[in-house]
Amino acid sequence: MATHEDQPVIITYDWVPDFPRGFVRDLRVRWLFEEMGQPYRVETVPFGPKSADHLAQQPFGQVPMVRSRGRIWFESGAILLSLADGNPALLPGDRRAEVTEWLFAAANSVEMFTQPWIIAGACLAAPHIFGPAPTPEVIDRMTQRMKARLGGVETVLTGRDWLTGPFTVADILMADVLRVTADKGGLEGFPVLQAYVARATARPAFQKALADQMDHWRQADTARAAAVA
Ligand SMILES: N[C@@H](CCC(=O)N[C@@H](CS)C(=O)NCC(=O)O)C(=O)O
Repeated sequence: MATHEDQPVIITYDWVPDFPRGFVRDLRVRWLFEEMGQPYRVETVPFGPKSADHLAQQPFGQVPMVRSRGRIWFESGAILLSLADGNPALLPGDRRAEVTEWLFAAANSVEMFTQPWIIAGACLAAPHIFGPAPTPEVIDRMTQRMKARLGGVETVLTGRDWLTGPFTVADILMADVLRVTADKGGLEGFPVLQAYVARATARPAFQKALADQMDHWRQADTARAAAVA
């Protein structure tokens, strides 16, 4: 009989400041497990300083990690692909190649351009935290490159709800990448992508995952407050 101990474990930070809450990438895995109806547990690693144990398990000292099937997984795209394996809805056997392509596209062709643009915006808004911002010319180039990638996805999604037909694990990753971009105003001029993000984030599984992540940070605040009291 499956026990609590058999459940997969999402490993995320023990606390983060306000600004990334709701966007920490453990949300992708929470969303996957909610879509699968898979119960899971959550454990934490220190937000800072990064522990030696954490760095031994995730070479970049990042989250999420997942303990499942006798090993620790890192890289959210790899986690989604591996843990959706065997789920006929999220990773349909006859669409495995396309779903894999779109998982890599989300991480390697889209997020690779959206993330630096988001960081540049953070540097502009708060250089005392994120460091000096790139010049306006560099930001303009970054914006143009990002828009070229977004345009490619906009074209593919025109006239369809999801990337490969039915909703799959690739949509979890792509929608999460686009969701944070939308939050920073990066999807202006891309109505199809805006509608896609709205459709994906209206799913009950996403809503549950988001609520649970936010609850995790609230509990972290409470634990911190108790520790200094
Ligand atoms: N490519 C990694 C990126 C993970 C990542 O950027 N995680 C963030 C939290 S959302 C993090 O740990 N940032 C802290 C750091 O990079 O030191 C993945 O998709 O898992």
